Amino acid sequence: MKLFRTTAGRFVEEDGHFYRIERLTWDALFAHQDLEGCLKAVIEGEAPTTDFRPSEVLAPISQQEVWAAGVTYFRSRGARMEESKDAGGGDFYDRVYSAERPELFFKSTASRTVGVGGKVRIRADAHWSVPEPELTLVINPRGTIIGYTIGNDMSSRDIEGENPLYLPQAKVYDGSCALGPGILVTSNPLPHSTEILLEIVRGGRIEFAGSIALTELKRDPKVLVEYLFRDNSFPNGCFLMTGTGIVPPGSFTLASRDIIRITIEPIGVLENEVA
Ligand code: DO4
Ligand code: MG
Repeated sequence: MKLFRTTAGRFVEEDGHFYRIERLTWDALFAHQDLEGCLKAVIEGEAPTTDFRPSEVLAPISQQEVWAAGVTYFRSRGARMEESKDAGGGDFYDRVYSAERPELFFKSTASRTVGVGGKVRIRADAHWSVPEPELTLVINPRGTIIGYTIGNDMSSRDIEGENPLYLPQAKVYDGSCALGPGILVTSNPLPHSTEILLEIVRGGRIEFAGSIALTELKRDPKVLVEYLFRDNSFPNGCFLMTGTGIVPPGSFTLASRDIIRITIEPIGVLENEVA
């Protein structure tokens, strides 16, 4: 089952049929004691609708915060060590990769987040910007993973590499986060064989493409959530990006009008243009 937030309201999709969700707000759906059961009841109790329009899909976020995990793939560890070696920060990334406590950082709010088809941004004061395609956990206020979406953790690598203490500026700015298209609602973990694909299209041609499987994710999603919820409450639930395992070569930086396409097969395709 997939859940969508659109300009025309909320919809659940199963087997290609869409059903309108009338009574519950987006935040109430996140907080529901039994979201899967509630959506099944909608599917069984309502007639399918033709009102759903893909062009009206919004980012699947309302009052939720977006957090992110870092250095959860070996590739990210290596790239970060390289970018920060002149700043003497390389060792931190190596240490956090193998430490028991993960790196978790605040990433975004609804106002800084775009949905499918929205425009992500690169900072005007950054010279080296990349997308980070990340499996994103959807979590209810009780700390249970209720589903999955696709996230793009847009990052300014030159700012982050200059000094690890600049991380919030490299990561949090207007248009720095994309989520969507909808939420795959399931209480089952995704198979380890699940692939994340990234394509960056420039002038109609693929400028960069890469992929990674969840087998390469070093941390158990449930353990990431357990750390996030330690002494920290999320009354409306939250999102947790699980880190990137795809890093374009050091010579690559995003440009205005690039198209970033991220595919995670059971969830869908998140495509955004760079403003
Ligand atoms: O440690 C800096 C950020 C790491 C990150 O965003 C990632 O590994 O995906
Ligand atoms: Mg990231």
